[in-house]
Amino acid sequence: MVIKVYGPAYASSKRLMLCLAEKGIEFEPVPIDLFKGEHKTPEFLELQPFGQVPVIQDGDYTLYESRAIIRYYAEKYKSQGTDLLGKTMEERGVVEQWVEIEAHNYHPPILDMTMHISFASKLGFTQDEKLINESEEKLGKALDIYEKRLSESKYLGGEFFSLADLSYIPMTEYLVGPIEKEYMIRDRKHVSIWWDEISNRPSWKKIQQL
Ligand SMILES: N[C@@H](CCC(=O)N[C@@H](CS)C(=O)NCC(=O)O)C(=O)O
Repeated sequence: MVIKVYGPAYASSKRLMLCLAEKGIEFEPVPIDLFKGEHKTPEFLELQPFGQVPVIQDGDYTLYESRAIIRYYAEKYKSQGTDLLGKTMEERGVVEQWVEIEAHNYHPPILDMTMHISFASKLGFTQDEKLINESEEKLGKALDIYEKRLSESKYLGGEFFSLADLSYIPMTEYLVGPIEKEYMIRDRKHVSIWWDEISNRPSWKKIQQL
C-alpha cells in the first residue's frame, strides 16, 4: 500500500518526504492548500485534529508531526536505504539531540522570518521588523554553534548523514531562497560546506521536483 502524504508543498511535509526518499519508500502526495483553509475542514480535522500538515496515512495507520514520522520510518525500515539513525545507541543519542535542536532553535526563527518577510502581505498582517531582526540574531547564534560542531565532524550527527542533517534541509531552503539570507550560511565556512553536501543529495533533488 502506497503511503499518502497530505500537504506536500510545505516545509514540514518535505522533511518527511525526504526521509521516505532516502529510504526508497514509495509515497503519494495529496495536495492540501493552506491558503484556502483546506487544513481546517471537518474531513481533514478527522485526520489531524490540530489542523496542520503533514499527516501520513499508511494503510489504516495515521500519523502526524513530521519529526515523529521521520523517526518512525527511519526505525521501521532501518536496514533499507540510507541508515538515518546511527549504528550504536550513543550515535542515535547524538542524532536525536540535533533533531531536537532543529525543532527548538532552528525552525522557529526561520519560520518567523519566512512568515514576516514572504507572507505578511499575502496573509494580511503587518510585517514586524523587530521580530525579523530578533529572529536573525537568534538564528545567527545557533549557526555559530553549528559552525563549531561542523568543524569537528562532517555531519551534525557524526561522520554519517542522518536525520540530524535531513531535518534541517527544508527550512534552510527557505533561508537561502525566498527570504534571501543565504549569507547566514555562506559566512560560516563549515556550515556552507555542509549545506552544499546535504542539499545536493538526490533525495532532495527529487523532492524539489515534486
Ligand atoms: N510540529 C509540526 C508543525 C507542522 C506545521 O507547522 N505545519 C504548517 C505547515 S509547514 C501548517 O500546517 N500550518 C498551518 C497552521 O498551522 O494553521 C510538524 O513538524 O509536523
